Amino acid sequence: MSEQIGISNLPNQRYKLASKNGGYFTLMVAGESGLGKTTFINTLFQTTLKQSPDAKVRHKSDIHKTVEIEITRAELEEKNYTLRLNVIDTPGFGDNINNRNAFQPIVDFIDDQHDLYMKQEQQPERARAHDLRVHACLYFIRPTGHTLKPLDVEVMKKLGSRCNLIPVIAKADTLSPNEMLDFKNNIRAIIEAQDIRIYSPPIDHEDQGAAEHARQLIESMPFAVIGSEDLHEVTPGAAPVAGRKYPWGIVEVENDQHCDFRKLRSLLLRINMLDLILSTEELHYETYRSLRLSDDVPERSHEISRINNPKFLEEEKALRQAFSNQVKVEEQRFKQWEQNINTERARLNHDLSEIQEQIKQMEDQIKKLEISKGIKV
Ligand SMILES: Nc1nc2c(ncn2[C@@H]2O[C@H](COP(=O)(O)OP(=O)(O)O)[C@@H](O)[C@H]2O)c(=O)[nH]1
Ligand SMILES: [Mg+2]
Repeated sequence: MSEQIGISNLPNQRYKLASKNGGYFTLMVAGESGLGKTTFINTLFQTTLKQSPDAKVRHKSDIHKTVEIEITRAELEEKNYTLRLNVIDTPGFGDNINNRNAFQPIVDFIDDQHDLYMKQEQQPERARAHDLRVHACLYFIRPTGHTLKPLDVEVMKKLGSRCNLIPVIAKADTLSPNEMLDFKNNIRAIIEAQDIRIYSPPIDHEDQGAAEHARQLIESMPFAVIGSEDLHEVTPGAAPVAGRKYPWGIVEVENDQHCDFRKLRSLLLRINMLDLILSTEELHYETYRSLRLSDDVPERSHEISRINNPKFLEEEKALRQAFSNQVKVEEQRFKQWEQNINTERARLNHDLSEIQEQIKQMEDQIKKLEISKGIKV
């Protein structure tokens, strides 16, 4: 059965129209350190490329401890259709005694991508330069054979409410088939009890075959995976296959009897890729958007400058008016007072000149009297 990247064959007009120039698919891996996340990504590329000979891929593949969020980009070309695959490898957590916020950068990364996309959407006419919204997040669970840890529950809750969360059991080759069965049941029970939202392939009731395939995928969750970059010859003469070698034999990555790698790859890159993209857009991005829009965004400071505050300007104008009115009244009073003084002075002057006139007359009379009495002064 061919497992090509099948997005160019997908019939959905809506997606084809939305991505005339090719599509984006962003896959994230998360989980504790040392669970094989980086190995899984490399295995996925390797096996995908082998079966997709015309694919163009650019990616780094050195094995090293992942210390920061790493984005690997690959371009897969099929029938003139380009799929831009972004793989987000994240640093594992669980190394430290204090794990409280070790996963926060991963959660923030998902939110940031929604936020960036939202900002780009608010600017029409502008080409979408950046879209790293996570379409699927594989959460790696340590193969303890027991159950989920409280940290797993906490992180999975946060991831599941933000993107399509696909839980996977790491290093499936370390558990026996019976242990695996029990482990899966325990995990499913906790996911349900804790109300963790995980991705569930939609069941198409009009297509029997597709519906059956979707049911099988749902029943296989959480997918048990094996990663390996080593190739081994299993069937003499046939091409070597990816697997892990043990003294008792080889565990094959692409063998359905050994693990769920093929089911997961088919879900991610073939059958459910479109649904993962659309549900990210219609469910997770929309949820983020409406949360942001209804959010009590911290109120912008209301300390508007006094200079530009119309209310203040009005008050100031009224104050000026009152002041100048007051000045006018005072001026009026002063003028009146000045006038009164002038009138008074005129009256006094008038009185004074009358008195001086009287004095002069009296002096004249005295002179006349002295002359008439013959008294010399
Ligand atoms: N047994 C087993 N070992 C694996 C598997 N995948 C990876 N490993 C090994 O686990 C170690 C850590 O792998 P790595 O991919 O760096 O883990 P990461 O920290 O999650 O990225 C390496 O030695 C791998 O060879 C697997 O499926 N089974
Ligand atoms: Mg790593």
